[in-house]
Amino acid sequence: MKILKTVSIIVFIAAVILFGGYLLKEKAGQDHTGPVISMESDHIEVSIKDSRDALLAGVTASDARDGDLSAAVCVESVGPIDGEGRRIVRYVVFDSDNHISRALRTMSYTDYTAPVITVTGPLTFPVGTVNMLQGVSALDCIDGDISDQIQILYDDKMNPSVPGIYPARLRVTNSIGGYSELPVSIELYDAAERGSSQGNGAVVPEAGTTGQVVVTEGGTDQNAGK
Ligand SMILES: [Ca+2]
Repeated sequence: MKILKTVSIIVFIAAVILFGGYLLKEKAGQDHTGPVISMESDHIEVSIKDSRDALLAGVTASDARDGDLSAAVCVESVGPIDGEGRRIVRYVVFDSDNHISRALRTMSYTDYTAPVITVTGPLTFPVGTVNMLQGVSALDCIDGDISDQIQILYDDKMNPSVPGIYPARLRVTNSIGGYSELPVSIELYDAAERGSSQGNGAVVPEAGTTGQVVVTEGGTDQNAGK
């Protein structure tokens, strides 16, 4: 029994020593610094047709323990486009000790154009019309048809049940935050009045009186801050 106790104690002490040694070895081998991301330039230009990987051009990373980690760098996020047509790209890389390093730079497109709003007829409607975007469409170089994103922003108070001419802006925003605005006039008329004045009760707007047929090529630049 005494022998068994002694053996147990010896085994326990040996285990403690082994575990302590393992911890010391682990600690000595650890690298407490994260990788360092380097970039050839702090701004990059790409095409709207390029994949996300194009944003990694000229980006490298190295780590004191892991060495070259360039292949492990990822694009974490790309921010919205600003008034100068720039977006902020955020890069991230991990090392084998799970340290995270991040870096930022700006990007712009060589071939970006702001969305184009097209109005194909006068914006003249009888009072009570729900959809006043009939004949209005928007095309974007990145998203394609974004007609369903068009908003009407009225410059003054608008009462949909009161006939009148309302100055407004058509505004459309694409998926990266780029937008265009087109100033228009929206006319609401009393269908009964206009119908009787024409003698036949038909709802026929006087085409072209106040509606506008305008095709614009607004840019984020020219529209910024408006
Ligand atoms: Ca490291």
